[in-house]
Amino acid sequence: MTVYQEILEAKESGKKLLAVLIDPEKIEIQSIHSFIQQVNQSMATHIFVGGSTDVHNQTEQVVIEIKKYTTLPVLLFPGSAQQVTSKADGILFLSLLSGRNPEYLIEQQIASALTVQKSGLEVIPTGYILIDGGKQTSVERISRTQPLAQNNYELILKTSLAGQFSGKKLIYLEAGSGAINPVGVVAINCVKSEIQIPLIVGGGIKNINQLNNAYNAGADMVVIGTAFEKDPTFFNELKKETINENFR
Ligand code: 1GP
Repeated sequence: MTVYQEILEAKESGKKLLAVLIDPEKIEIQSIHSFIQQVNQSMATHIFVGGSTDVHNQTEQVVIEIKKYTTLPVLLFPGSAQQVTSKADGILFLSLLSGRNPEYLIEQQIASALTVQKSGLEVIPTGYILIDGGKQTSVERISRTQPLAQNNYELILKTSLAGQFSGKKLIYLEAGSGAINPVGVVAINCVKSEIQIPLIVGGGIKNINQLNNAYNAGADMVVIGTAFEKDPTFFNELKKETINENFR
């Protein structure tokens, strides 16, 4: 079964998914082993690897190290065409649909296309929608695009539907890494009630209540990065058995 088929199945059965985001610029190779041990003991179902930049070109090395210690699917979540490696299981082939910068709508995608083709990676077309998280995040800075306002539900919904109608297989509502405010429950619910494809929500989720809120509002998968980087004991609150008892 492909990674995408598993995500679809989880959506259909109501099983909630959690992706741990590892930013290659923020993790030391030597600490990956112990970090992944904690991931393995948690309710995490996926590992995403990526960041807005990877100036030291560490993505491949980080993916190789992660794969030594886990059987969870590792998906690239690339900030640019440089962050593609065949060592992962798949790639979220992102288009920044909330912005109007052609660089992140199609140019980076063209720049990466042959590498992706040769890589054998499972490609998952993903509509990526940046929503105001209360501060300027690196996605906004690097992409030079404006996020959508949290309460502009109509625009968030129209953008999500346009993504689905253009063939995206996932919609990702992103408040930006380290956001002050995660994507709000009303926005999540508006999108969830109208789209048919799985919905990912990430950015600024720091505790179990916010995680629960995102799931209850309709997120099929939640992505958490910064909260684990800052405090790996957060994994202890998210043990394997908690996922489907609390989050159905
Ligand atoms: C960022 O959605 C992810 O792209 C995760 O955000 O680092 O704030 O958890 P955080």
